[in-house]
Amino acid sequence: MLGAGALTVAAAPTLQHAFESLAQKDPTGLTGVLPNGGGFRYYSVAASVPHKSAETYRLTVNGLVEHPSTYTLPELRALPQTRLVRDVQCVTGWRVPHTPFEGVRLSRILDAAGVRPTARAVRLTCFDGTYSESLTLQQARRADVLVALRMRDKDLTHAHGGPVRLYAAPMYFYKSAKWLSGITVTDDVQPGYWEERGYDIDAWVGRSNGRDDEPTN
Ligand SMILES: Nc1nc2c(c(=O)[nH]1)N[C@H]1C(S)=C(S)[C@@H](COP(=O)(O)O)O[C@H]1N2
Ligand SMILES: [Mo]
Repeated sequence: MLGAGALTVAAAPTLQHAFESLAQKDPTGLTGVLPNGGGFRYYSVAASVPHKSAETYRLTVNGLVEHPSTYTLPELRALPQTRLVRDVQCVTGWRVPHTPFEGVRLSRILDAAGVRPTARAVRLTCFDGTYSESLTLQQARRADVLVALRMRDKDLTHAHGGPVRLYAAPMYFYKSAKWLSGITVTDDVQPGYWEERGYDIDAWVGRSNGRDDEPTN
């Protein structure tokens, strides 16, 4: 859905022009501006992404852990949920203020898996088959890093990386891997998809955005 071709064919000429000039300025995998997206843009580096339902979705946790495990969506929903309201900031400049995300703290999933003492980092993989991300263990254990199930108080849509995506609130949005399917605990940081292409591995949004502090909720 929302392939570049489909969008340009369907769009009115003015929107088409706006989209094309935007796409030229933005090499980061932008393939469409979401209708009713509230300012969000749809990004996928993969041309097509399979849909996963509550029945077919799985999240695998493995690597340097005592208890490798697999979660279904109902199992993730049954864990304590944390809701955060922060500004979404893409590194290319667009921003969506005050966006609620809700899900399970990544730290909870890591604690349940039993991280081994030699571990230093986390690698995140996606069922689009292409994207990946990474966090240091210290970053991954922050209270404002979620395995997100909901956005804007609704279940995450496929376009936004549903049913499950990462939400790394204090970092640029490229850290928030969509269509999350794997969490591998590793002994060092393995740069993610965009990081192999020049993006910063530590993606803190600047202090001016007020996101450097740990949340209180
Ligand atoms: N799997 C996957 N996750 C991804 C991306 C992607 O291309 N594939 N793009 C990243 C970037 S650069 C941004 S800005 C956000 C966009 O999220 P959205 O499509 O929900 O607006 O997803 C991030 N996570
Ligand atoms: Mo982005």
